[in-house]
Amino acid sequence: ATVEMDEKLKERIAKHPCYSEDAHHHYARMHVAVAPACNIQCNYCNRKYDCANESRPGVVSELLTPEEAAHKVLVIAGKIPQMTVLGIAGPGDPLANPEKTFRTFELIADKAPDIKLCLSTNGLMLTEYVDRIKQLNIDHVTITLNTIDPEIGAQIYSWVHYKRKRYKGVEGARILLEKQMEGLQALKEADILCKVNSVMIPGINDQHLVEVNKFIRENGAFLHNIMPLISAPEHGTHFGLTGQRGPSTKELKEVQDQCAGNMKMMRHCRQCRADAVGLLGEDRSQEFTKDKFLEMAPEYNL
Ligand code: CLF
Ligand code: SF4
Repeated sequence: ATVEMDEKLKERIAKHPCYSEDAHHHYARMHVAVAPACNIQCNYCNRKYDCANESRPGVVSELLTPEEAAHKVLVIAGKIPQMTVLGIAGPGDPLANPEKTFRTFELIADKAPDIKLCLSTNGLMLTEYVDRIKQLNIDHVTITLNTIDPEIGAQIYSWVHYKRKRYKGVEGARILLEKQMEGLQALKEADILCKVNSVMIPGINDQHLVEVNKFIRENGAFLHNIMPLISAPEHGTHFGLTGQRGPSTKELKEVQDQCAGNMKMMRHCRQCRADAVGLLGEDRSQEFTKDKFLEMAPEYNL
């Protein structure tokens, strides 16, 4: 039975460029930027740019309506045959924009059912939407989980907006962390593959990431992606302005190595934009800007 499970699991990730290192040479993903709002404030984020939980800070994506996004997906799926995955990862938090996010997924599930759906979130609203995610057959969800300790969380998040109230400091971080942990549990119960992204912030959570890794492994996460903090002063983030540095390549690798052996680590992440198109590391987003793709007819055949 175990072998059969493994085969099934392999099949589930075989065409996902982020979940399978092999797949990333052959299969492409696209993101559509339909989700502008966010419900928390990370100290590495400037809202003028894309969500830094799943992207390269300092990049501005062109915001689309769900209908425009669906048109774009069908155009691109017709032009790039290796296109297997549609992800929604910003520019804010997809689950802080549930109507736009789910409308987009519904349109694609209806018109292009063989495209895999993928979602990346800070996790605050995950438990509320996990049934909807399951119904839509979204098999890949990323939670950005930077810490499991609210004291550390207070240094990473300046506020959390939950159920019409804004919480700061340790109180806010505690709410977010509890919801992220519940979200991870809910994904496990729903049998949805979960990747965890952690942003490595030297002096704040670097020594603690091994513990995060242990926690997520014990709670059913499939893959751990430790990403370096990118913190340029000109991005105008809190960390950029306070001079918080990102890790060196060596420091990042050391932490990844400490976690490796415990569970699958992702090491081929390219910190994509919220409107990325193509193979990982091959950004074709500029071929499909709004003024261009709106002029193209969808060639996608069911
Ligand atoms: Fe996009 Fe993320 Fe889905 Fe991949 S990206 S929503 S899981 S389809 Fe991939 Fe890009 Fe790294 Fe993200 S390389 S930033 S891990
Ligand atoms: Fe920015 Fe993303 Fe954090 Fe929201 S979740 S504050 S968009 S990095």
